[in-house]
Amino acid sequence: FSRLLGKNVLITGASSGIGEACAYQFAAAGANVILTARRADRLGEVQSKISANWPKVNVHTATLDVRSSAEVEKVISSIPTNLSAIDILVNNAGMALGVKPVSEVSNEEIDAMIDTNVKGLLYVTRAVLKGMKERKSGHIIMMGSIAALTGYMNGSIYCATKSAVRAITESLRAETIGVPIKITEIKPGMVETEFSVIRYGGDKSKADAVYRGIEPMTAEDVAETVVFAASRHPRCVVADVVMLANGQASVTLTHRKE
Ligand code: 8X3
Repeated sequence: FSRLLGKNVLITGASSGIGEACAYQFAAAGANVILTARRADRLGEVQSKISANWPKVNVHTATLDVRSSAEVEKVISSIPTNLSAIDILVNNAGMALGVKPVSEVSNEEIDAMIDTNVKGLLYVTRAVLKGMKERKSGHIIMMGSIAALTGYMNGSIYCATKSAVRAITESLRAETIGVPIKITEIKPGMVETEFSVIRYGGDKSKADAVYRGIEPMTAEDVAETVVFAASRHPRCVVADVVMLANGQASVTLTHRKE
């Protein structure tokens, strides 16, 4: 993917899961990576791994909770000048918290998901878009979910946030056609990362049950698609991708080997 050589790629939520896998794959393709996440220690480990494996790649890390618009503005404006012209933004930071019916969902869960997955994504997008518009180029890749395609039991808030990502993606695509900035949305289904452990509040056995009898996708599988989308010819936009585990037809229809 020589088209990625020397490009500046900003990835949010880069300390684990899909974001971390994207960081390695972009670095392997020769792109410079700007990585943000809440956990400084984990981010440092990702940075060390990249420096050890791909020493020519520039890596800049910053601790960031995308829920704070002030923090987002500060982090984006503090990117070193050699990396500050962001070519590709991977809006990856996000999570599900709790698996509950609407009647029982807590304020904390509502706020965490909406503030991170929707508001945080908007703050980062807004901060990066300004420069992309000035430079008249850029590519924004949204980590959506098949949860945008249908609501499901005990998933109301998460589904709402991913539906919002889908809506933001479509509006943004319309707003940026003349620039032209590329907009991609990737909607994975079942991927095994820390996602389910966090969703179930650390309950590993409940998280494991999500993947019972089926081989889920890996973070690397999704990162491969992100990198593929990011490395197409300038005339070509991979606009919308649904990814499913083999054995999964939708959020609610899964074939499990007993
Ligand atoms: C996660 C996929 O099916 O748990 O984005 O909503 S699902």
